[in-house]
Amino acid sequence: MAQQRKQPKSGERKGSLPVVYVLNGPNLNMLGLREPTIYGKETLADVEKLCRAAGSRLGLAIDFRQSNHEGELVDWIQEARSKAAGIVINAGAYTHTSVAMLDALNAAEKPVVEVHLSNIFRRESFRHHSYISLAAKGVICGFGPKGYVLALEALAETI
Ligand code: CA2
Repeated sequence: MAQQRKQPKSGERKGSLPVVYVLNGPNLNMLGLREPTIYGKETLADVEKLCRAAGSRLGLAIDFRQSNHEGELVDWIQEARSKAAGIVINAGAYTHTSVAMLDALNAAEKPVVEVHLSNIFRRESFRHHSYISLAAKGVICGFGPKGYVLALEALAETI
């Protein structure tokens, strides 16, 4: 039997393209400005540019956001339930603490890919546990900004 391709609902599309929310958590606005040895020299604006280029190539509309506030991130994840076809998320330090974000991601019922710039498993042990992973289809870490592109490629195949 021919495989049926799932079409995103209209609220999950911008024009004719499926929308992917790319959400960034606390302190990621500091990228490229501090700690280049851990996080590299590229800024969050550079990461956004990479995501937009990948989105154009993959046929995805990218909605790229950053917040330092857990509640705002939870609001955006809730919004993604009706407006996005998938979520790429680097929750920053909330990765290791936020049950609220995990609950929101589970409730969103969308494919989620978790991204980290650094290899969290080569760092302090408190970074080895992620609440976000419990809601994620997959996790990419340690490849710097390229991890966002890999996440979008993985999502494009799922959506
Ligand atoms: O590796 C990642 O992407 C992290 O999500 C980054 C978070 C960290 O808490 C996670 O354990 C791993 C921290 C983001 C802070 O980024 C900064 C960038 C430049 C200067 C200061 C902070």
